[in-house]
Amino acid sequence: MPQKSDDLKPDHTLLYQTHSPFARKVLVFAIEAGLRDRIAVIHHETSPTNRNEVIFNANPLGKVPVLVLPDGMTLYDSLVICDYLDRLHKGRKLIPHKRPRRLHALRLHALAQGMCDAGVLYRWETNRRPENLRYPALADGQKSKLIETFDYLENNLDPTIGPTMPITVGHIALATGLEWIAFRELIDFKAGRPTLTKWYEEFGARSSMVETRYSGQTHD
Ligand SMILES: N[C@@H](CCC(=O)N[C@@H](CS)C(=O)NCC(=O)O)C(=O)O
Repeated sequence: MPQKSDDLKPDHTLLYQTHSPFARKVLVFAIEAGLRDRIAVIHHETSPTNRNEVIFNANPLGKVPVLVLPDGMTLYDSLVICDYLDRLHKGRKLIPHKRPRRLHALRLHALAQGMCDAGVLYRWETNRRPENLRYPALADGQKSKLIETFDYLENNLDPTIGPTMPITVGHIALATGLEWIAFRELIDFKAGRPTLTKWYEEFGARSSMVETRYSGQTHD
């Protein structure tokens, strides 16, 4: 007899952070894959200037997310965890197996991941780093990557991918990444980009997104 979801006990632990776009991508992915009940979520603060021993014991890079499997193995980074989770359920795959959907999904994921990486660096240069150590040329360089990405998305994001269409890891990474940029008030990506804004707002209304809103501050 199939187990009711109420009967399921978490057999995985996600070392998480309530304000990390990479960690939230994994949690939204787990919810969309119907695996939320199998994962206990534990918040951790991480920063390259503020060592977290628990996270270093699980991942030598000292970063979240980390998924602890039932046998104790630890998995990172976020895409590797998503790939693992996608093989754990029998529903429609969020990382498609066949081309061209697979290539589109993974490329969109890479773009979203790069957007977050640029956003993190931009935030260091404009906010996190002590003011006398900031390097404005680096901030400008990261900002231009973000602007290029927003403009590319405005012109190239498939408008047929709405909340009722099949979603992929690429869409999850993009929605959680954009919402992180809005949460941190890095750059207003909505201004002058109606297509991207509509997509972002529609995706943000999914229950997986509503249940996982960002909160908290970075502890450097
Ligand atoms: N490529 C990694 C990035 C993970 C990452 O950068 N996590 C941040 C939180 S947003 C972190 O833990 N940073 C701590 C550090 O850089 O030491 C992934 O996709 O999982």
